[in-house]
Amino acid sequence: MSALKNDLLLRTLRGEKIERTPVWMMRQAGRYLPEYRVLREKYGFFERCQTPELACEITIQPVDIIGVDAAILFSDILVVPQAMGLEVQLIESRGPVLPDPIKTHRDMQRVRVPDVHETLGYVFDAIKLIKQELNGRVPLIGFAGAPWTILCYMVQGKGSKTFDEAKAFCYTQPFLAHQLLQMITDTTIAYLKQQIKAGADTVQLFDSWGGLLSKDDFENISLKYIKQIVAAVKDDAPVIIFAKGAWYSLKEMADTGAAGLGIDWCITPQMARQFAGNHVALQGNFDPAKLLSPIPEIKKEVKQMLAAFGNKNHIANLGHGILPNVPVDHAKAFVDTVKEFQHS
Ligand code: 1CP
Repeated sequence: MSALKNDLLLRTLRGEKIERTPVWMMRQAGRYLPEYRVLREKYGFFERCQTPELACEITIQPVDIIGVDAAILFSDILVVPQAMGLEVQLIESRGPVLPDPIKTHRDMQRVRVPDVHETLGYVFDAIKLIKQELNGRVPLIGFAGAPWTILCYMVQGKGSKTFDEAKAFCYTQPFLAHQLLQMITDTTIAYLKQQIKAGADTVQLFDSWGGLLSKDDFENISLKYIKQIVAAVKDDAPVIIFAKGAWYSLKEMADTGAAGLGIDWCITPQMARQFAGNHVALQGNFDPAKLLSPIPEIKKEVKQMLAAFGNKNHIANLGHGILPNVPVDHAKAFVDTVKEFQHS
């Protein structure tokens, strides 16, 4: 494996001072790219995930087209519940659907902690191929959903604004909920360790629905398990935690030993730094909808964001995934502005 030619992201995660801020975008491999839509017409979602050549091509598209400083594996957080024994469908207009969600003790009997080689081997094959094709151009980010966010889908059975059924499951059947969270945690640890073994340079935990919980609930239902994952994985590769909306626990997240913390646009860089302390990289936090503004406006706001974070311990990113209706030249303007910016 060749050495990395661009290791800005990894050096930032180690706390080193670098020449310029690294940049990538959450959900950068996806629907806003015409090159992705061509493959989407031809192959089903999980076919794209499970075919290493397709996953590889989609992963590398934003590196070639947008010029980001890192690639993120093309896959989905819902391959984990699938590997644990649940059926997951991706319905193009509706998003993910799990037709037989977990509601009772009986349903739990369908859930297992799988052998990740048997169930998710295609992901490790894709990572090996991507590393070969990237040939050291940029680092590769592996990922998984945080246990709470995975539980949300396993229990609710579909996307939701509130995940009220998932919450009710935790509040009314806490014993079952914690049993399920622990099974997801054990699977995720084995999964991420193998992603790193296959070549992932760093891994991100997506807790997209962390911020739906109160601080106490976040720490008991989500962070408790994130902590176990970070402890098990961080000596193999740096870990980034992105718990959207859970700004109130940034300090506790920094205390896990994570190398980076994702933040959304609802907290200022200054406040996030105050909460998180100085020993962790912050990642974010451009409002994804602002990529729909005129390009000069995007450039202005990106510069403001970079100045606010300062020239150390920052990874430029969006505060959540890129929207499918963002014009490609707007995404490129975001990335180019970061790459051209000189800190005064
Ligand atoms: O074919 C398509 O375009 C379907 C859309 C799509 C895509 C492109 C889905 C369905 N998943 C993906 C890929 C994906 N998902 C990646 C690829 C790498 C990248 O470019 O970043 C990643 C990292 C994810 C992670 C993911 N999936 C999250 C966490 C991040 C986030 O955005 O909050 C979540 C919550 C999911 C579930 C999911 N999968 C797909 C959709 C539409 C959703 C969200 C459903 C909902 O609204 O609840």
